[in-house]
Amino acid sequence: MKVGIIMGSKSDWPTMQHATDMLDSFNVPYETKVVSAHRTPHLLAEYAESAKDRGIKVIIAGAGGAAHLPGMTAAYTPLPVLGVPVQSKALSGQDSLLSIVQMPKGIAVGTLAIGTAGAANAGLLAAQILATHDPLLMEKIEQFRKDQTENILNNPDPAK
Ligand code: RP5
Repeated sequence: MKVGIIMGSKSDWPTMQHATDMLDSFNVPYETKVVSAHRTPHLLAEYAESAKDRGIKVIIAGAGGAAHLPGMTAAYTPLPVLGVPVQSKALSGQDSLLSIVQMPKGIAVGTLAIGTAGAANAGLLAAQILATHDPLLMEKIEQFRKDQTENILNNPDPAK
């Protein structure tokens, strides 16, 4: 597996599924697992500490509310960690975003947008990171961007 996708709860899956959809579209192998910073702290440490030796290259971590999962994961591994703020009910994901983005200097988390766009872009960014060492994957990403651009240019009428 090249990408590890973890999330704080099963309730995050409808959001985080957008990351797996994106990775599927590029045929990038990944694993998915519920790992909670608060409810399963020992599992989090074990998962993050073993990820590099298990061949994982990038970790995507999604969580909502007091979203400590991406930051704590980054504290336990030197691998790049991409954080997805899941849209919370109480504060619409503002809490998740601020919990993930304000990391202290020295431990980095790449924070994506709140919700499904952020999850999809986390998958895309993970693929782009892997593509720096995978020319075939880089070609697929360039094609994806070309198709996306052409699709817009070929359908300029907003009413159709
Ligand atoms: C976080 O709390 C999870 O990432 C989830 O977004 C949020 C709510 O979890 P549940 O109460 O739905 O399990 O840990």
